[in-house]
Amino acid sequence: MTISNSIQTWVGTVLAVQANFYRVRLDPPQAGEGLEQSELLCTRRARLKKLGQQVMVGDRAIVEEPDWMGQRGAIAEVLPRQSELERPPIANADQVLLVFAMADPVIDVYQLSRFLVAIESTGLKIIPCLSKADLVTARERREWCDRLQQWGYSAIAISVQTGVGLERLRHQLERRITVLAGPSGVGKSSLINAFAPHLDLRVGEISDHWRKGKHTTRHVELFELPQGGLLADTPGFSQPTLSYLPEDLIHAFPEGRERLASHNCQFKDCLHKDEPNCAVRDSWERYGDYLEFLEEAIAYQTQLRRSRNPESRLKLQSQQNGTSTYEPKLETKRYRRTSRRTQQQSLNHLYDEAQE
Ligand SMILES: Nc1nc2c(ncn2[C@@H]2O[C@H](COP(=O)(O)OP(=O)(O)OP(=O)(O)O)[C@@H](O)[C@H]2O)c(=O)[nH]1
Ligand SMILES: [Mg+2]
Ligand SMILES: [Zn+2]
Repeated sequence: MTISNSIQTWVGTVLAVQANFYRVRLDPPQAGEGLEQSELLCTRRARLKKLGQQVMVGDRAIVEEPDWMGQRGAIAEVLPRQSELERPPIANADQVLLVFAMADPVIDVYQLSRFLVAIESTGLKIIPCLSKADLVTARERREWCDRLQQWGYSAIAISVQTGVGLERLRHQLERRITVLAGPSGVGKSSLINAFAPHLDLRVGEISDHWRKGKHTTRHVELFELPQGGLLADTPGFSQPTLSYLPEDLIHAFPEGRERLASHNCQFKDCLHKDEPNCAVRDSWERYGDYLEFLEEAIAYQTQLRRSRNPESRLKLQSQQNGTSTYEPKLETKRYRRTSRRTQQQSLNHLYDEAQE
């Protein structure tokens, strides 16, 4: 608790946004002042509204004048964000936990590669997780992990049936905000239930309600893990959208980053396709994926250049989404790689306008 201008203020984390209310969990030592509840349902101060200051799930907020009995409060200020995911809208996420099942459904390697490339654009740490280890042999498990290692990722094999890998994963989630991602049916909700059984999330059902329009797209929630850490479930989706510019794409591949770190291509603007003396073009497993995504990136850039009027912007947006229904898109507003910042902001500018 701090005292400023004789108004008592508390600091907490926004766990959920529901209409014009924000569910805020106050930081532990200050919660309740002897009362039980540490969560308050808060409104946003009019001043924030006037400033156009949005409050997102994951935001660190200063809460004034809590009414402990009514469990209400008001958000007076939002602290600066460390990161900002656009879809799903989550502030201050530290990492993305990408789950793919080794069986039932079996891994679609191209889809896995695509998810990794999409998530790389957030600049957040990626924890690849291979689930349903109980359904495959120890050898298969090793082969998948080795394969991902070749791509530059240390994957964790887990099973909520046998508990394998859960302790190792639990450590990686402590004190962090983690966003779950992955296709449908791989066991994302089951994993949250394994860590926090009291939540009793629905498993084994296609979470269709997520995709049914604008209203539900805003429903993102952070779950508190008993051992510490916050986890956001997302609905499974099949094809994440990629919105890279051609020259940026190679940085979404650890294999490409590694090659560029040790050698330079002859041409500064090399797209690592068929240019002479390229340091990247080589026999690495996902080079074919790179070439395929590069074609998409080139098409995307062409569309962007054409989109000068609002009408074509909308068109671009709906093409990008593939359908008019909601699909989560793991993409940050603020890039850590400064070289891409300007480009990214302009992409999001298009997105925001199309949404309005
Ligand atoms: N054998 C086995 N089955 C699992 C495991 N984890 C989850 N399952 C099963 O896989 C099915 C899908 O699990 P969910 O947790 O609903 O998957 P999800 O990723 O949340 O799916 P969506 O919400 O549709 O994206 C359920 O029938 C689970 O019981 C596991 O470790 N081993
Ligand atoms: Mg689920
Ligand atoms: Zn090159």
